[in-house]
Amino acid sequence: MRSALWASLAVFGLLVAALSVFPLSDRLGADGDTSQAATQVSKVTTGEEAAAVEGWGTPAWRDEFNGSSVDESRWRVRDSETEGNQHYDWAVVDRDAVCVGDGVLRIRLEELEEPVQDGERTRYWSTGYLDTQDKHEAQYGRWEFRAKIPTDRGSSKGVWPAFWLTNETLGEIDVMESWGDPTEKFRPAQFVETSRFTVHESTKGDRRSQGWWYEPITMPGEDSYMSATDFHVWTVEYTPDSLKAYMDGVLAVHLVEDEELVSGQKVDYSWIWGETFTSSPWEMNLNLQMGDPYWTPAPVPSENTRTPTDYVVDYVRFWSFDG
Ligand SMILES: [Ca+2]
Repeated sequence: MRSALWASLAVFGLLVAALSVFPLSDRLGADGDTSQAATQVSKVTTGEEAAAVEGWGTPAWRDEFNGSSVDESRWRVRDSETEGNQHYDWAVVDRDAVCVGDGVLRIRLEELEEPVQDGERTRYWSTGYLDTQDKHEAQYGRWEFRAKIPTDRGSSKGVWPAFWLTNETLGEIDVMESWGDPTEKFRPAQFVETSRFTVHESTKGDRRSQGWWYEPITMPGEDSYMSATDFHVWTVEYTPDSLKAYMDGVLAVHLVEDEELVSGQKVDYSWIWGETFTSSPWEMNLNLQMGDPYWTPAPVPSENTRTPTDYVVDYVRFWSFDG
């Protein structure tokens, strides 16, 4: 995720170009019903009524979050005591920041009563992080989730929700990440209330190194479009032949090997089907971070961030790729 920040800055012009090619013409109502828009513009359907997606059948793995607690047969719930904190996060990872009820999963970012000193870093917040390590992984398939992301303008400084796929060979597919209000030092305000789809890999075998090879592509979005009060659906379909990303059932990105279909320019994307991306399967990550070292100084509670702030996930579904 960290590279996406720099990558997005570096190629902002390209992102704008991509936006112009794929405007999100079908705006959705506040009720978050995606079925109508999906039918109009794509064969891909989403929503509770869509148990089967054309060509993909029914989900092989899913969590609708209908229970009263996190299903730990599906998810590993991280905690600072066992998995530590994120290197690039100003929050402490707390398993109690994650809960299930009323049909949704909530990851809560909240001001700590007392800041925690963690090495040289002072962490003012607590937050949640789930992944599917040792519980679900797949090389190819269709991943989809529906969520409300809390990155409203004016109340979300440093807020950074994400749903992303990682593998053991340092590949990363960011199905959705979004950044809240910028700090003084980082990030143009245009990024607020949008979300981003990114794929990237490291060329130095170290996630923290600066040697990233990436291709960031923006999802459709405009000012005032994203808001914490609306559900949206994000989907990625990764197969041996293509990589597609959808938002609210609308195809936003379609990459194939040796060809780039978003901006109309031919770009070599063969690395997305190279060793890094295909030699180990993908697990899911679902988390809500608070800034990172690039957003220095740390977003201070009450400065410009609602607390508590909830990242609300209605479902996560996975469809197998059967060739
Ligand atoms: Ca649900």
